[in-house]
Amino acid sequence: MKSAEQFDVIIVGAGIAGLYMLYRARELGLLARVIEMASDVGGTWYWNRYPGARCDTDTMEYSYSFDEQLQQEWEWPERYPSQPEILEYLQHVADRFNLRPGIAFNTRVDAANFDEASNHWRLRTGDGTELSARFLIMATGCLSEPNIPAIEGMDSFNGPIHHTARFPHEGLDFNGRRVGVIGTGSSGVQVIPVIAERAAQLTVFQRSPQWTIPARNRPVDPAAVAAVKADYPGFRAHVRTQPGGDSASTTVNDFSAMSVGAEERKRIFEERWQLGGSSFYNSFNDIKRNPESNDATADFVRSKIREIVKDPATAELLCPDYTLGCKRGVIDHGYFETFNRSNVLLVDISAAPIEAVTPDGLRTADADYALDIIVLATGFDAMTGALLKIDIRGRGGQTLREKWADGPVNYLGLQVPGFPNLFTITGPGSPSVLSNMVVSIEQHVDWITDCIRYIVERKHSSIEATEAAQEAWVAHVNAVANDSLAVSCNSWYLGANIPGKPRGFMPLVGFPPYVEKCEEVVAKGYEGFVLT
Ligand code: NA7
Repeated sequence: MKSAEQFDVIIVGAGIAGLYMLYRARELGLLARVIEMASDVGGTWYWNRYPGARCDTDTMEYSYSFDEQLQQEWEWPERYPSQPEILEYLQHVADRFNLRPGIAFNTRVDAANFDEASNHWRLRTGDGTELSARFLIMATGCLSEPNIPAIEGMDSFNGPIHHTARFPHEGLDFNGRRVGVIGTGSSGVQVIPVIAERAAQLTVFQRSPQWTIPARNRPVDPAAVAAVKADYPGFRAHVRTQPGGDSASTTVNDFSAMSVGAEERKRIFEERWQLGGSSFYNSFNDIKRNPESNDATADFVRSKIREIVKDPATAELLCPDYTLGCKRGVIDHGYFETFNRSNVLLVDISAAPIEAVTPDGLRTADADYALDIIVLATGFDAMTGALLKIDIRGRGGQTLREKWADGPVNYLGLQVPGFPNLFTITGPGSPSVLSNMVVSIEQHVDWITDCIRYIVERKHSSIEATEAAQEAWVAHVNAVANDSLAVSCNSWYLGANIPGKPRGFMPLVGFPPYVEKCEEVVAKGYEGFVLT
C-alpha cells in the first residue's frame, strides 16, 4: 500500500473557518493541509450563487477581526454584503496570507479513520489518495449539505433543476421563462424577488409561510464606517459581548413587550420595522421567550403582510401561524411586495402537496403547473449533514454515524468522546448558526489553536472529551433550548426538515456564556477532556 502523506493538521473545508484555521495552524509552525471539495475558497459563499444571495449580518462585523490591517483596508459597499462581495473578500484573504498553496482543491474527503496505535487520523480522498495527520479539524460548515427532496419524476423534467446552494457558476437566464421555486426559507425569500423581475412567470410553491422582516439594505454610511474603523478592536470586543455576537443584538430594548401599552408597543415595532434587519427581533427583550410578547409581535408582522400584499387571499397564505422566531429569523429585500406582481403566483403546497415533477413542470395534488426551470430552495441537512457524509471512524472503529444515530452529542460542540484529536468548528452543541458565524468561527479556531499549542508544548499525544462531560453538555444544550420558544415548531435547528433525521435542538442559545464556559474549561486544565 502507498504510504500516506503526513501532516500535523488536516482541515476539511476552505470556507471562512478553514481559511482562518490554516492561518493559525501555520502560525504554530505546524504542517497543515486543507482539503476542499470546491475549485476555490469560500465555502458557503462559493456554493450559494443564486441571484440575490446575501448575508443578513451587517458588513462591518461579518468579516475577520484577526488582522488589523485587513479590517482597516477592506471596503464594503453596502449594509449587507452580497455573495459575490464576500467571495471576493475571501479570495483576497486567501491571496493576502498566501493560503492557497496549503489547500488541495477539487478534493473530497470520503473517509477518516483514527489509528489508535499512532494516535493519528488516516484520511482517504475521492481519488483514493491517503493522508495522515495528528489533528483533524472539520471546517465543513453548518449549512453545506443541500437537502434535495425526493420528488418523483425529477429526472424526467425537460428543463434545468438547480438547488440554490448548487447554482451554475455561469448563472441561469430566467428571461422570458416560466420558473418554479420550491421553498420559502431564507434562500427562497432572497431568490424569489430577483427571479420575479426577470421571468415571464414565477410560481412559488410554499409549504410554510415565512416570518420575514425588511432588510433595508443601503450603501454604507462613510461616517459610520469611519467611526467603527477608528476603534475596530473596541467594536469587535463589544459585539462579542452580545447574545448573538452581532450589533443587531446590541440594540435590544431591554423591557418586555407586555410592559408597555398597545400604542407604544406598535410605535416601537414600527420604528424597528423601518430600521430594518434582525434588530426587529430585539424590539423587546422577551419576544423569543414570552408567548404573549411573541403573539403581539406576530400580530404586528401579519398586519404588515396584509398591508403590503394587495390580494387578500394571497396575503392570508403568506401569514404564518407558527411561533415567530422559532425558525431562523429571515430578513428580505422586497419579498412580500413581489406577490403584487402580475407574473407571480403563490401555490400553497401544505394543502395540496407536490406529487411529481413531470417533463413539462410540476404536479400538485390539485393542479399541473407548466415550467421551464425549477429552483429548489429547499435548504440543508443542517449542522450534521456534511460531517456524516464522511465515513468517520474513531476509537475501536466506532463510526460517527453510529455515535450520532439518535442525534449529535459532543462536548462544547468541539469534540466527540471516542474521536480523539478531532475538532469540529461551529459544530452542533455550540452557538454557531444562532450567532454571527464569523465571530463564532474565530472563537472556535482560537480555542482549538490554543488547545493544540498546549498539547504540543506538553508533549501530549492526544486529547479526548470524556463521556461524562458530553452527557452534562448535551443536557445543558437541551435545557437552554427548552427555555426558549425555539423548540415549538418544525425547523432545521431540530432536524425536522429532513425525513428520518433524529429530532433534537442542535445549536446552543447564547454566545457570551458559551465563551465563558470554554475559557473556564481551559483555566481548569482542559476540564472534561483526557490528555494522554
Ligand atoms: P430553509 O430555511 O431550510 O428553507 C427551506 C424551505 O424549503 C422551507 O420553506 C421548507 O418548508 C421548504 N422545503 C423543504 N423541503 C421541502 C419539500 N420536500 N417540499 C416542499 N418544500 C420544502 O433553507 P434556506 O436555504 O432557505 O435557508 C437556510 C439557512 O441558510 C438560513 O436560515 C440562513 O441561515 C442561511 P418548511 O418550512 O420546512 O415547511
